[in-house]
Amino acid sequence: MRKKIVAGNWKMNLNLEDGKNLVAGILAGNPALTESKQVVIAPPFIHLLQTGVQIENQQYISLGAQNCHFEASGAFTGEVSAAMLQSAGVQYVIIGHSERREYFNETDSQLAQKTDLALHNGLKVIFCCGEPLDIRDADTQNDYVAAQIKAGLFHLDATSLKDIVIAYEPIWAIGTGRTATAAQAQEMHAHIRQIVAAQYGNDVANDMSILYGGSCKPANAAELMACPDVDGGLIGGASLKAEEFLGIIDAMI
Ligand code: 3PY
Repeated sequence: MRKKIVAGNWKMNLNLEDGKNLVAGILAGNPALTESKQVVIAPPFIHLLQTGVQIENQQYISLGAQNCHFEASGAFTGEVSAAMLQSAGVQYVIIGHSERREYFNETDSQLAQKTDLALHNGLKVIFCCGEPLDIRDADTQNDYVAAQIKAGLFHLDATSLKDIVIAYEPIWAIGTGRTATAAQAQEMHAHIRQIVAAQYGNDVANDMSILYGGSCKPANAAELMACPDVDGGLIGGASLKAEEFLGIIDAMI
């Protein structure tokens, strides 16, 4: 069954106290969640245990991490492994966010390795893809995104795909205040679903949640989420304020 998901990606924001207050504010809003309408909160690593305690009785709110390393363990100072995340109660990990690809030079093969380790450790993956502005301007975004998905995911078998969520985040809409129109989002999401269907069949593709990310806020969330192939959002800035995050959850039909 395809789920709707609103995932908050806090990025490198909020100290522990602020994070605690934010989660308390989200819980106080008592969002109407169900098996098919869920929330993921992805704070920085150092918040994970605290946030995990705060949401431990919430059936439909999961804990997410923003990254994991591509090796299982070893001499990688400052890094965090998929197994460590799993042992800390994490259920989802975001892999391949454009900020990781761009600022940390993460390659397609590293992202494929991270995905394998995450799945091997029982984590679900929010796999990010999306094109930069020059690719959009050249109208080659469909091929660009298809290549990212093939390189990151197509070594997996069909059963593993049930633990994959894809997040489409056009880079030109991240932190810029520019948002893809609902029509642009729908077109790309349908394209992504079709790529997955061509490789794994319609059932796998129809069950997959495909989230939109990139300056999604309460004011534009309802229109985006009303698109048939948009199954929720990966939310940056607007996940840092309880009322905005709750507004986006409300907009998710
Ligand atoms: C954004 O909304 O800006 C994001 O990058 C979410 O991951």
